[in-house]
Amino acid sequence: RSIAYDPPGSPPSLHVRAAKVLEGNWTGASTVPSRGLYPHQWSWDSAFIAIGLRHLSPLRAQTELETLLAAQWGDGRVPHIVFNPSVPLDAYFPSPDFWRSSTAGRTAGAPRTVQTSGIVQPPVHALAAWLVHRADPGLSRARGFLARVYPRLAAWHRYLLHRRDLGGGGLASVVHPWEQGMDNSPAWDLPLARVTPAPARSFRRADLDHGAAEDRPTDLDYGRYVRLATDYRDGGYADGTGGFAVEDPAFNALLIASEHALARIAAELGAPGTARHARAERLTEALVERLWDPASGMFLCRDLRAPAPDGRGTLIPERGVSGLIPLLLPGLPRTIVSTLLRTASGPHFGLGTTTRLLPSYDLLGEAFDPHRYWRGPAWFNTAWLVERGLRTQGELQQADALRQSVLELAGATDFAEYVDPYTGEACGATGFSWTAALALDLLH
Ligand code: 9YW
Repeated sequence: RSIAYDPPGSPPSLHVRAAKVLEGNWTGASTVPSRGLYPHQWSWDSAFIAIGLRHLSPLRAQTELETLLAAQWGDGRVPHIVFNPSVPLDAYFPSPDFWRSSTAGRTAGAPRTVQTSGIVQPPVHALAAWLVHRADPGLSRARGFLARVYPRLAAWHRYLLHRRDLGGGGLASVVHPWEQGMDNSPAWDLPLARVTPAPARSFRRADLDHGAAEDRPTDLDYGRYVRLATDYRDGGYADGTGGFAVEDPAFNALLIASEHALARIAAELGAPGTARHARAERLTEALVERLWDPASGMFLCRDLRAPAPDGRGTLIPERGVSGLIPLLLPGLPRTIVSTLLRTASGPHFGLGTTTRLLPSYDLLGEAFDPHRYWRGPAWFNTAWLVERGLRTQGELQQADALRQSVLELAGATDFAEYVDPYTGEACGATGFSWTAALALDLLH
């Protein structure tokens, strides 16, 4: 469907342009999300990038995931950033000297030779590994790709399902807004309000050197991010006691989708995957039990630190795109699927109606802002996940329409980091890796 080379004189195809972005952001062993703004390796970015890269070079896609997993900690966590030692410390905040992984993370088994952050990001990796394998099974088998990544992916899921089951209901919790990947989502406003911000003069934001302040989180947000990360670090990255603990629907849906992928990987390696499929089904039930909100017609986040008489925390009354991502799950009850579809195309998200691309947050929400990062703008990774979800649920027409919007906007914005959901205007960085990678994936 896409051509790799264009006849002379014609404008380069979307395929060629996306490939160029990924080539330019490749560092030799992994891909940076964006040359200026994010000059290291990010965890869930790498999973999305590998999903696109597999169409250009299955070897590079395998390497992308292997490089990330090589930085895994002894307790199984996969860090959200793996730092590139040749990048100056002041190019990104928080830098390695803030996280101090090799010293503060010693008890948790942080690697000695590579510097990383100490928090995690959504577990898209097993899903990515399976899709990368399928792009070239011969190369994958010849290199022993799945045999090498399987134990690491299994340990990663074990960490999330045991150390991170802070609510005791089977789901994994995030302990920092950066972990869920939607940094300043209005869903975090309530749980973050209980966190005393670190003083603004105690750190310097490098992101403002690259992005417009009105498109980024505020200084007050950053003060709270820094406080939470500092406390986590100073406690040796031990889990369970921090001031922020949230069960998020997208994070857990991705864990479940990845658990299904891990079952397929196990079967490919000759072991039965049935126990993992069964676990994924149990997790799907837990997701519905703990995070489904019939009144909102979607999944919400559960704030475990909110005072509640039964000790189960409370659901956060904000509609974010995260609550639609469980559409990915094949085992979701049919009534929930049809409600989610109605919510997605209704006035809160405008899918296929009022918006050009699915917003990150409720169009009718009080905090909605079409330009500020995760408080309204549309992102390409969440659109890709919802597209996949629509296909999983057999909603092929809607999936095709969403795919078309992703391709159009990725091309028109030069692969923007995020866009205004109504106008499609580019926000944040351009030449953004996961936008290019996921557009590439949808071209195939
Ligand atoms: C930051 C790299 C990361 C993404 C996150 C996004 C942003 C880092 O960039 O966080 O400095 O704010 O929110 O999802 O992985 O692309």
